[in-house]
Amino acid sequence: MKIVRRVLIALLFIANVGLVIYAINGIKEPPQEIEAANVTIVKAREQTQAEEHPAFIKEEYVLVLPEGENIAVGKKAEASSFTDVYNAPKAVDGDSAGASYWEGKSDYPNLLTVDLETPSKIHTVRLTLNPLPIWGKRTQTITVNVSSDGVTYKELVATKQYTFDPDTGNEVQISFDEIETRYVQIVVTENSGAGGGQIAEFEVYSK
Ligand SMILES: [Ca+2]
Repeated sequence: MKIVRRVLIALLFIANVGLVIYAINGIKEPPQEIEAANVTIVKAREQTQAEEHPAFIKEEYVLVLPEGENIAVGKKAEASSFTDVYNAPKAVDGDSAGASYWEGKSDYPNLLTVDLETPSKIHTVRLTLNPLPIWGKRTQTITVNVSSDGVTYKELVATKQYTFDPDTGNEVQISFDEIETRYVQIVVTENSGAGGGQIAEFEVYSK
């Protein structure tokens, strides 16, 4: 019986060793070669310039000026108040850059008036601020008035809050049905970016 038991133990030992060797061989089995017929080569798209995901690309702002010409440039401008050197003529000197802007005192309403010298047919008022990003996004609440004699004004465009954003040129265009007038006035009653109204250029367009 002893012999039979030893033989059985020996057989079991051999079987176990065989299983272990089989397992090791299975683990160490080298990867099979992939046949060329089963391989699809995908060529990378050629990239010739820096690319960004469309979601992160800022849309380029394209300025479209109103029809006709700005007839306010170089005309006489007056303001109900101004701070430091930022007087009314700076709003009609044709320059939106640098420090060429009008700024009212914080004594709202701030009135800025341009005299077109002769009765003129107009259709759009364009208001600008310095377009540089340092002139951050702000709102200004503005009413547009007109007058034929510079004394009595009537409301042309009702009071509205406008957004000046350097991403969109820091400009606002206020269009209306064509009207003949000599004096054009804006009344500013709020500016989120300063104590008083600010306008780099007060433009009045005529076809
Ligand atoms: Ca100016």
